[in-house]
Amino acid sequence: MPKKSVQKDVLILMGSETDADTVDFACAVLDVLKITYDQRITSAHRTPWRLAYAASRAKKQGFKVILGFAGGSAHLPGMAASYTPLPAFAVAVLSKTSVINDFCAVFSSIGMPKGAPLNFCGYGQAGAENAALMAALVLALSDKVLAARVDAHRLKQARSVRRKPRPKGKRS
Ligand code: RP5
Repeated sequence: MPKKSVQKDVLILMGSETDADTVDFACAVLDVLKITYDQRITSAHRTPWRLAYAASRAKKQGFKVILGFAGGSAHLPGMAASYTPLPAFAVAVLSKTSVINDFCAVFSSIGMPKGAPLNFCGYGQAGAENAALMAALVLALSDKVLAARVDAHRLKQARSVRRKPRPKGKRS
């Protein structure tokens, strides 16, 4: 008998395995908040059919939010948003080698034409972590236990902010 797959809340789509280090920052936040997710490599230009298949079936499979990660002239998040009725969030993956690529990645996600909303969460580590938090906020609207975990996470974050800087040489 085929094994029934466990339903997960967040579908993470990335354009390449080289995006995985950035995606990991989002996963770390999702793990802390005990949010379930699945990750797939669905390149918009090398495997567009895979992207179309994953994004268009996501809702039926029980996902509630899509996070799209890509670098370069990143079509993945916008295409994912176009294929799904789910809320979709974009993160631009920085290339480490080309500033032009990084600008392309950012601008390709912030200028979505009207009709298929795409929420741009930023780039790199901060973008990835904020995308995970954004997913948490969406899910928390219908999950009081998760909402309490998100509040606790924010409180912990607030408490970690020092009131004054440490002396020079002792700062991290
Ligand atoms: C995009 O092109 C990916 O999202 C990645 O950020 C970028 C480079 O991909 P690789 O050439 O490293 O596979 O599709």
